[in-house]
Order: sequence, then structure tokens, then C-alpha cells
Amino acid sequence: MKLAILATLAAACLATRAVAQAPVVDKVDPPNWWGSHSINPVRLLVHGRNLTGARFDCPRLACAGARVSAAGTYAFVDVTIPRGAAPGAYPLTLRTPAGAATVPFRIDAPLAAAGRFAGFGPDDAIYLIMPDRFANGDASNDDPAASHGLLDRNEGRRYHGGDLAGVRAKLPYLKDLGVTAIWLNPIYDNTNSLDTKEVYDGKPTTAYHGYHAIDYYGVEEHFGTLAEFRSLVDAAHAQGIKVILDMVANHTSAYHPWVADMPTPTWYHGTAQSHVNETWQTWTLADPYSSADVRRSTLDGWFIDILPDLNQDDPDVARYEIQNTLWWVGVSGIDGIRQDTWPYVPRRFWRDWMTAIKAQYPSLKVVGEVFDGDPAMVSFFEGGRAQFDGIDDKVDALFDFPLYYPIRNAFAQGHAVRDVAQLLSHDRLYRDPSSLVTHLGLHDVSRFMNEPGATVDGLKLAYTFLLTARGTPLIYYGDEIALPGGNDPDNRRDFPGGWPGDAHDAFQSTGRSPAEAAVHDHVRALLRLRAQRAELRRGRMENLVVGEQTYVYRRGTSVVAINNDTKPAEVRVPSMARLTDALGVCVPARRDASGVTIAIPPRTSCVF
Ligand SMILES: [Ca+2]
Ligand SMILES: [Ca+2]
Ligand SMILES: [Ca+2]
Repeated sequence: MKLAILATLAAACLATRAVAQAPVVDKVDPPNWWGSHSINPVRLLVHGRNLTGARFDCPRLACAGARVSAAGTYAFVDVTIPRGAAPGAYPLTLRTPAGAATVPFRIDAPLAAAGRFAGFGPDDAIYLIMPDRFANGDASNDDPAASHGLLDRNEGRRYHGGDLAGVRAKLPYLKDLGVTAIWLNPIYDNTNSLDTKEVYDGKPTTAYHGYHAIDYYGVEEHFGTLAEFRSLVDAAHAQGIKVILDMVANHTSAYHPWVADMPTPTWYHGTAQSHVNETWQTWTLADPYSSADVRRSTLDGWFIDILPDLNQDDPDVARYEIQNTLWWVGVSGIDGIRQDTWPYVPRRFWRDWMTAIKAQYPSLKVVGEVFDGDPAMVSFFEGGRAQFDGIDDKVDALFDFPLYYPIRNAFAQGHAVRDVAQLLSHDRLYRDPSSLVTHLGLHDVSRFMNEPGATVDGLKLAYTFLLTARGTPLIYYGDEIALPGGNDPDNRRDFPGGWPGDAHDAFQSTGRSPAEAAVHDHVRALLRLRAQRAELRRGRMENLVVGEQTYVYRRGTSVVAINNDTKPAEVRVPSMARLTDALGVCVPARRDASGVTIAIPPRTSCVF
């Protein structure tokens, strides 16, 4: 009888042991960190299975706060790195009652700060590159094993083969053009399969654009490797070109593993089955009379009703995103960050995120996307001052979408150039209008040359204004050669000459058509002038003449004169020291005691 009971107990024990399987670990975010970092301890998110009951052994480190998700697939642990810890491997051991697993973890030596983490501002000219569409430097990653079958250059929403190696190969072109910084659309590891949730014209899509992350610690295999990104950053720095990396904190891919298995119950706002749709009622966020309920669909909604909305009010999400940002900066040495969909994330999170960035990299700069044409709206999100909600989101710069609209209307469609000057009069709403990143188009809008009425001459006028007016100018890849293109994805055509075998190569001066050369050489000349004359970057702007189609302004001793009309114009300006047009098209017609009269040919600009 006694033996029978013992046998039953032994069988029960075996059964229990059979149910409790040994833990398995397959991912650690972040995989490495640094000693003497402003974030210490660092919070690891360990993924695997059978992690229930996990405790951590952390030789030469200190671990605390271990927690495991209900499914036993995610474990958090806070790792304190002792002062002076030498770089190297510091594997942890994760133990459960059923066994143990190794958690790989490394302490790296920090990158030397000299020449890195430099920030950007009005002294720079930024060039935006969509890595998939600029240049194909490595054909071996065109159809990678991890995401096989997504490439088709004839389809606007498939991968085309551009990559980090291609960007690196074209740095001499960018250096010659005169840009001082590149902004890359996101390079996170993106969705590995055809996206059957985001469908256009019955066709599934791919995340060639980079905005649908499935792994915030991975590099998209179509674009290259982390090592290639690091060497691109180093190569850019060696040419005097800074690097700004695009980041997306608001949402992930619908195919991110978190969607099916959240690390915490509140990781996302809702679930794939039950969530609110993003309504883009941005104004409600800047409205002192909005209740939390009214703001909720804009803040917590799923972007295009598809992209899962991360919940930054969950302290583990906030911590994860802050550490992830600092990780990218720390591993690569980038100089700036472009942050997606700025309004749709709580402002208190941005404040904490910006504070963490500045604590480690005080010079690094962030530009946030507030896609709105109203200066009153954009200025609400400007950093450096608290708004009615008591929050200063601390962002360094925002895109100047309000200025983009009159630039397009005037210089492409031929509307009054006075509207450009009038828009600038709203600068009084900004704390620092010179920090705004100005542009005449980017990857989310149709190209300048697609506007009704757009001409090469109009594009040149737009660039004269963009590159001599206040702000930090941004050039969207291809606009400098008058590349056409309608709405997304037509506005993301391949740069001609970026692919081996391209019949037309606009990267080479000998390969450019007359129209391409006209715009390219104009932009190049203006960027040289801007580099030579600090006043075109920093000087106070003063309007001298604002007519229906004539606009003359001074920055320091430089005078810019624009005639947006289809007939010649004469404008009267105060006497100036230099009477030579640096662009070589205008001549002062008369000079007398009270000033100078400038004759400007139709649709032409000059810089005295
Ligand atoms: Ca490639
Ligand atoms: Ca991928
Ligand atoms: Ca959100």
C-alpha cells in the first residue's frame, strides 16, 4: 500500500516535470549596452519560452526586478553595470525550476564622441534618402532569404533593391552637390512577407519604405547589416556629412511579434481585434478645451486602422523606446533623429525621451514630424517652452509644413509670391523659427514637378528661396534633378543611375539631361554660396520688397531678389555694397543716391 502511494507520487512528480519544460531564450533587447552610461541599470526584454518563474544570475553585474509575462514568453530584468566594467561578454543565466538558459549580453566600449553625435541646424543642408529607392550598391541583398520574393522594380510598393551600400557609394555625389547631412528613412527590420492588411488596388504591399518595424534592434536585410550602417555613418562623417536616422515610436508593423503576444497586458492600445482607428484630429491635441476622451482616438488610435499603436503610458514601453533610441545612437554615432508622427504620442513621453537623449548626447538634435499647414498648430509642438498642458516636449526642430504649401503654390502653380512672405509673418508664433526644417516636398507628398504649372524655372526659384531663407533646408532625393512623380509611391521613383544597367545616369554630369543639369547646377551653386556666406544661414531676414510676384529680402549684406512673374520686373532696393549677382543673371539697372534698381528677367532670381 505504502509502495503504491510512493509510486503514484513519483509518477505525479514526473508528470509535473514533463509539463515544466526547460527555458529557451532566443532574443535579448538590447543585446549590448555601455559602462558609465546615463541609463544604468538598463532594462532587458528577454524573449523565449518556458520563462515562468525566471530568476537571473548575473556574474560581475547586478540584476533586479525580474518579471515574466503571463504566457511565459517575455522576461524583464534590470541590469546594473558596475562603474569601470571592462567591455566584453557578460552572459546572464536565466533559471527556472525546470532548468537554465544563457542570455547573451555584452558591454561595449563607447564610440569616440569626436566627429559624432553632432546635431544639425541652419548651418546644414539636409538631403532625404529613401534607402530602397536611391542606389543599389549590393545586388546580393536584393532578394534575401529572410524575406524572399518581395522585390519587383516594376511595382511601386515592392522593394526595388536600393541599400546602405548604395548610399555609401554615392557619398561623393552628395559631397559635390554640397549637402552636409543625410536623413535616411527608417532602416529597422521591417515586415518579412507581403502585407495583406495594407492593400491598394487589390495588391498586397511591402514595407520597402521602412515604417513598419518588426524588430527595433534589427536592420532590414534588404538594406544591409548593422555593420554596414556603422560603416556608412563613418564614411559619411569622413566626407563631412552628418547622418540623421528616421525613427518611429508611435506604431509598429501589424506583423510585429508583439501583436500576437504582448510583453505586458498594456503594451499596445488595444489589440488587433479591438482598437480605435487613428482619426488624425491633431487640432484636438492643441485645443485647451479637449477632454482626454476627445483626444484619445488621435493619441491611441491605430494608424490607418492597421498599425498597432504603442502605449507609452506603460512604463515598460516608454523604457524600451528610450533605450532603443539611445542604442541606435550609441552603436552608430549618428548626429540626429527624425521622429515620425510626433503629435500622436503623448507629449510627456516626448519630454522624457528628449531628456534622456540630451542626458547622454547633449549636441544631438531631433526633428519631429507635425504634418500640418497651420503655423499655430506646428508652433504648439515646438520645444523650449511649456504649453497650456504644462509640458515642454523639448523637441529641437519641426518640419516647416506651413511654408511648404505657399512655396508650392507660388513657385510651381504661379500663385502670388507674396503668400510666401505672408506665411513667414507668422514666425512670431515660434520661439525659434530658424530651427524649422524647410522643404519643397518630401516622401509623403507628390513631387514639385508634379504640380500643375510646374517648370524647371519654377523649381529653380523655389530652391533660391529655400536655400537663402531662414531655416534648415531639406532636399528630397531627386528633386535636385527635377525628378517627377505623383502621390506615394510614384513620388519614390528610383534615382536614375542608381542601379547597375540603368540607361540614364543622373549621378554623372555627363548623364544629365539639360533640364536635370539646370536644376542640379543651380542647387549646387546655391549650396556653395550658402556655405561661403554665413549670413545666408544665420543672418537676420528683412523684407525689402514684397509685391504680387516680386520678393526681395536681405540677410546681412546679401540681398535675394525673386521675380515669380512671367514678365520682366524692376525692383528698387536700398544701396548695397556688392552689386554682383552671385548667380550671374541679374544686373542692377540704375544706381543713384537713394538706392539701386534691379532688373530681374521673368521667373528668375538673383543673389547680390
Ligand atoms: Ca540591393
Ligand atoms: Ca525584414
Ligand atoms: Ca499613439
